[in-house]
Amino acid sequence: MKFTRHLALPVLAFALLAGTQSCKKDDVETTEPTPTPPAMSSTYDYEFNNGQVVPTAAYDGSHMDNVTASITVTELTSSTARITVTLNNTIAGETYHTHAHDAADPNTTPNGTPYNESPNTAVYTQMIMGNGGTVSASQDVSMSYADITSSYEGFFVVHDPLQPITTTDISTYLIVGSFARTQAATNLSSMTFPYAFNTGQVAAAYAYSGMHDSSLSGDLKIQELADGTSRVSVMLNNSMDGEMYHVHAHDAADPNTTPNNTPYNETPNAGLCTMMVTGNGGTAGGSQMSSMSYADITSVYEGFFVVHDPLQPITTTDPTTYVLLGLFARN
Ligand SMILES: [Cu+2]
Repeated sequence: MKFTRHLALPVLAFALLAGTQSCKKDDVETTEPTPTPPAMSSTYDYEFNNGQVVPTAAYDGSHMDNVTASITVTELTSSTARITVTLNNTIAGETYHTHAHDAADPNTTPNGTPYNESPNTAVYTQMIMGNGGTVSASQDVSMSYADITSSYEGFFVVHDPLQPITTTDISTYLIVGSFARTQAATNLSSMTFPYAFNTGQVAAAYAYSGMHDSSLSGDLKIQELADGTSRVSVMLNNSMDGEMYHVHAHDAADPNTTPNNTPYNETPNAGLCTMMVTGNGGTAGGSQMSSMSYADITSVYEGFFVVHDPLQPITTTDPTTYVLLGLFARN
């Protein structure tokens, strides 16, 4: 009897408590004032500089062309906002200068630029340390969300960390576009062609013979640029640290017409792909511009993608010294 009373009290207490909470919850739902509207926020995406803004000034340098960015503008108060810039595919340890440059009449600027060469520190001027992947920086500004996203006129610029900063040469800009505005779609084509180690895929007699590790592989990327030319990029995976790889396009040729009866020209095609890539123990890359169009390279041009062995003297007659060998820009 006594035992039952002891048990009953806590149960009753719990029931009352639960009932109270239930009531309180209902009160909250029915009496809460209309919520204030959530802070405005918009995100604007930016592609790599392939000439979308200035067709003759697509990025030309040694940075890989897979960097993309976004700007997010978030309202803080009616007169302040936060600007957050995010960079993707950064290089670890490199410092990226990311700026807002005010638009300007090119007839009035010292070097005819359509923007002020000094970045606008009151809008957005930050240095972002690359981390090998995605990294962000933010700046709180004394401008309203509407001021930034509809009144302010300027350019968003990501400068190349791998060369001296210039504010006149737009081909050094990894990314350029109107600041905090939706960017026009461009639909420039690009394709990446993978190459496995040369085990005789092109011809059994050409299989590599030498000391290089067979874990090496490559990726050849052809990027269409806005002015009709192309950027040719090469990534070598599992490269040997400190070794120099000669990476070439060799035009296909009739072996009856070549000096040593090779089915290709022994002189590499410098206008398409003739570069040296220094191995780093991991993925190393290089790139060059070509005046050939994306369509010409990927469907008309006939040649071979060759990576010469860095561990033996270059020969252009013995394909067993080629660590990578395949048709150029074909699957
Ligand atoms: Cu070659």
